Amino acid sequence: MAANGSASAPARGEVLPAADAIKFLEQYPRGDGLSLSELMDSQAHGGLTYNDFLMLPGHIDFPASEVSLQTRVTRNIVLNAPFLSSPMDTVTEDRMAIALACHGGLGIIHHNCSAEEQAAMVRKVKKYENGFITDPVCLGPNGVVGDVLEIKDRMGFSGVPITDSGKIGGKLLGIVTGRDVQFRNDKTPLKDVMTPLKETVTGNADITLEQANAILRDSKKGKLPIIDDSGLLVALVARADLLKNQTYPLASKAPSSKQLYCGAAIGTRPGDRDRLKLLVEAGLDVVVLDSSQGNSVFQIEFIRWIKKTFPKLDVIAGNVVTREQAAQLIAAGADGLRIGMGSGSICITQEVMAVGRPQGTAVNAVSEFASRFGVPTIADGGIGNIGHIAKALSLGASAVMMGGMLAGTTESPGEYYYHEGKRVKVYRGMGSIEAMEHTQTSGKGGKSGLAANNAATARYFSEADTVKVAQGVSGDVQDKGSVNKFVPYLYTGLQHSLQDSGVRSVKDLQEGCRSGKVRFELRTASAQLEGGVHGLNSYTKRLFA
Ligand code: CPR
Repeated sequence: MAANGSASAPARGEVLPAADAIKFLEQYPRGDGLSLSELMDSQAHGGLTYNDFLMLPGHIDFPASEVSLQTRVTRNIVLNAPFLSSPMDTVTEDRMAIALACHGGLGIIHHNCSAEEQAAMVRKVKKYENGFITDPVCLGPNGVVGDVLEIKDRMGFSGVPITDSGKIGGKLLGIVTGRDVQFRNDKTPLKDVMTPLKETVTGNADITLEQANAILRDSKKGKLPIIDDSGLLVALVARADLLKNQTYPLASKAPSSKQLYCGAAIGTRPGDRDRLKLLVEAGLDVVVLDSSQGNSVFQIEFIRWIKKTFPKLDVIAGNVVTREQAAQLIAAGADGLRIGMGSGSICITQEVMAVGRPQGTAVNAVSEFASRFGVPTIADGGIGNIGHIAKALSLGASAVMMGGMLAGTTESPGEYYYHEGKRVKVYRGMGSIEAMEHTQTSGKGGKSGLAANNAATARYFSEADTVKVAQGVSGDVQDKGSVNKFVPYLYTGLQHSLQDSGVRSVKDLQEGCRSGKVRFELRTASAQLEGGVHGLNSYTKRLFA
């Protein structure tokens, strides 16, 4: 009998022995709450958002640390953590993509920059090796002692490789350390004070991190330049990083190359074909077709073109919120779907366009449909806490995409500044006037702010528009510290959430939801109030330690 079967229990009267409690439920099964389909199909309510329902607790007979969060995000890509970062110019550039992939997720690099800049970022992610600094600060032989002192002031170190071009990729000529510049006149050229190449300890390009660390330990040097067979500088290893070098057991890596997975977003205009070629050359694993309404002939044709031109490249299509939209993109060849219209924290699409769908209902409808064709889905927008992630997965999404949650971290683009006494970074919608105009105000905006490009516009406006109607806002979010702490907090919190629901993995959660074993409850407005902190005079909310 189904978990919510209707065999009626005998009339109440006699008090039964306590030992019979479990047997009683087996005999007269009537699951508390609602199955997923009952929750979603009810006509009594409109579309649901994450806050409108809760999961009921299950039975725990395993530790939270054993819960597996492994998930398939496209037909061919499996991640150890169901976290993607939004392709937004205040969320994902190479630094975010590297940090997130190290912790088991996947970064999608934004396209509000030139194709060359975006490809360079993809290349950095693909070439990243933990412990190797692949974009070290370098100087040229004609630099002066004052340059080194300025770097020390600004960045806190004074060991700088000297190359003929003054950049990574140039021929290594030597290295300057703190001692080389001590007691020297600021104007002295570095070629006169540097430790020349023949006295510099270097490592070869095929060196492992362990070997590099051993050389640093034995030579007692502070920095180890890594050079290729032609003597060109390819990376640097720093003694200061020796102790910090973490291992990342969950890192998202392509099984064949062992390189970190990297995604990038593009539009669906003719020029995006050339952009995609550059990205693929840089090693791209998955492309996200960035559109707020994915069900268009442009996207359908684009998917077909990609599948023909780059058959090995996975395509995440979208955005969609209905089965009908999804069907078109699945039929065209999508390997994954991105779900959400109007649910983003910076988004005013529903307000202005009157088009969209409450995210809980959208995720459930599209995921249920797409799963019939083996196409994974990504719940994009509206994730504000760990509970929302758990709920998105329970509704059938394979992973979530986060913008606001990851904005304001050390690894998001842009500088911190103070707003009303709080340390913040800019976070803005890609259809906001600011993103569209590429404005870069004091201390805000990443590298993206430097390049004129209308990628943001492409997502939200058509070329013929003379008036740009904004679909998002620009604001700021508080400093969240490093992804290196924040994402492990999300990961561990999610493990606890699944444990409370009585499931050992994302797969179990979704099977339990399908079979009716995992149960849900709608939340009234007062239930939502009750579920938040209430009745206190004041409190501080520290989320992790
Ligand atoms: P949050 O994670 O901040 O709630 O939402 C991020 C998502 O919002 C992005 O991944 C993208 O799908 C969507 N988004 C970004 N800019 C937007 C504008 Cl201007 N309008 C509507 N949605 C936007």
